[in-house]
Amino acid sequence: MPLQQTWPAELAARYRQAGYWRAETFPEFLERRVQRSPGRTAIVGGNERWTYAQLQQRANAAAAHFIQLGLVPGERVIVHLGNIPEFFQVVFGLFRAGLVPVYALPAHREAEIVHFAHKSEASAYVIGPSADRFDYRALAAKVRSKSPLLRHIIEIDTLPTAIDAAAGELPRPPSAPSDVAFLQISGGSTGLSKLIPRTHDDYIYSFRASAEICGLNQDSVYLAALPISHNFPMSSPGVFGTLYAGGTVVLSPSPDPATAFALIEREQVTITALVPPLALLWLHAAPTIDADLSSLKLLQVGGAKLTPEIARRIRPVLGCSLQQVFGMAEGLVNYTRLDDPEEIIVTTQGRPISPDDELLIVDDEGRPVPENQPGHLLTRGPYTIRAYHNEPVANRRSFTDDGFYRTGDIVKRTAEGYLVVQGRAHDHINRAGEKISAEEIEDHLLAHPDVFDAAVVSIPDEYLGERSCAFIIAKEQKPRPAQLKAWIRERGLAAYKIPDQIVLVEDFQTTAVGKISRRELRAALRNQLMQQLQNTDPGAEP
Ligand code: AMP
Ligand code: DBH
Repeated sequence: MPLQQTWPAELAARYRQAGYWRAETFPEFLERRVQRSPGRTAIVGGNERWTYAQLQQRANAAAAHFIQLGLVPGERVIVHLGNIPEFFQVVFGLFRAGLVPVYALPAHREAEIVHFAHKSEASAYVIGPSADRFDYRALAAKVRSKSPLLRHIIEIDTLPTAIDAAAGELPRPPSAPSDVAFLQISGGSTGLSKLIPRTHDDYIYSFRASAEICGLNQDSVYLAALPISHNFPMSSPGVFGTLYAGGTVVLSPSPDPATAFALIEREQVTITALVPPLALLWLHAAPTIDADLSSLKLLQVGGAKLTPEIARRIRPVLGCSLQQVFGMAEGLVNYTRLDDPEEIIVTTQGRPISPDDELLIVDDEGRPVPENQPGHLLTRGPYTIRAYHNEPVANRRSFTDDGFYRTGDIVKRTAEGYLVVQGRAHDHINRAGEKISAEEIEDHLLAHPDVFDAAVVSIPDEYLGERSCAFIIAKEQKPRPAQLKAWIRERGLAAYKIPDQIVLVEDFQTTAVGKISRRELRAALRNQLMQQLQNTDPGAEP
């Protein structure tokens, strides 16, 4: 199946003419950085420090290895790695060989990986080191048994670090700038995660422009505290934006303050990115941890809504500027600007990257709403996809006839053109920036022999922003909450998808209303629980 991601010809021509798309591919971008500053440090992680030249050498060795295995340009390869330097060896190696990475998150497990293998028709699966606490090999064996097209499991430890002289020269990089460079993962607001095809042209534009907005240059040092396979730390401006600017990427194995603060001091980190609950954790920890954070100039916060109260504490406590980032793997990214007034920075989620990002904010009937009124956000532009990969049904729902992506977000736009996120139109749970589809979890719960019906809803949570709660109607036998949680884990789902709370109910008390939609049902259940929580003594067990 050809990988396609197409803008109408006249729009594509406009994006090229405006200088957004510069006909550059990932291998060319790396080659230019190596030409310019081969000896500067590109990647720091674990015990490794790689210069740009060493990164390219390793990527070429990986590319040669992939070609030797018989993988051919255009084939898809699932990449399942944490924040380790080899991530870059693998993805730049895949780009060099014209192969298409599919980015899995470290938390993903059998159910998600099998789904990606199936949807992308992947030929290979690259897994983390054998020394990792998590047993990638056992997972890969299960995935392979369920994925007939998957020909190769590639263990990261087995990749060569230099090209074997006998192997001869690498062929020329086969990709064109308008080709799909990789498949990114959507948060999955309805059902399972979808695959997002991003081209060299559009993605490089998004992180090049992001790097400019964030003032990155050769001296910038970016700390990747979030998992780099996620779109935010990957590209807003993230690790790729930093490499594009010729700076240094420092990989943190964990976002916990003790680990991250030590790296900030040691590597003189200038910029990093967090989701709101982690920003809160850092604020709490800063006074108790002895580390010099004075090199840190900018903390980006995004992925979920940051409250103004927490936003206001960042500069006084951490001594750096805040930037709010509201983005999505499908494309559109908004930033508050470095020179914006403090009030805009703390109360809005920014404005788009590009003058050619087209935004519509509309009511339920599709009519534009006035300024400062909430409405559905639709968008199209030079780095927002026109379709998901291999999803004909979802595409009809998610895109308008004239190519606008329905983000599913409810936003307001201020007179200055800044967006303020109000919430979601659909039922998904944004748990500390990790998106969970209610429908996906309900389907797994319904498969349990003791479950008659299930509804999964989001509940406001002081720390996580939102947590998940599953309402269950049992058959004769009442399952214990712990059994249902174990069930979700055993079904091979990522741990963040396990419901935080399980409430057994006799019925959904919806008969009076007659037939109601799942959405209305979830809203009614959420309201009931919220009322109960308000009425109970805060000290009591729920
Ligand atoms: P994903 O589908 O995983 O790429 O997640 C994108 C979604 O995350 C957006 O459509 C928003 O719902 C949410 N999101 C991202 N950044 C923010 C933010 N700064 N404030 C509120 N919601 C956000
Ligand atoms: O949540 C996201 O997906 C997100 C947040 C900020 C994103 O994809 C991005 C910036 O690029």
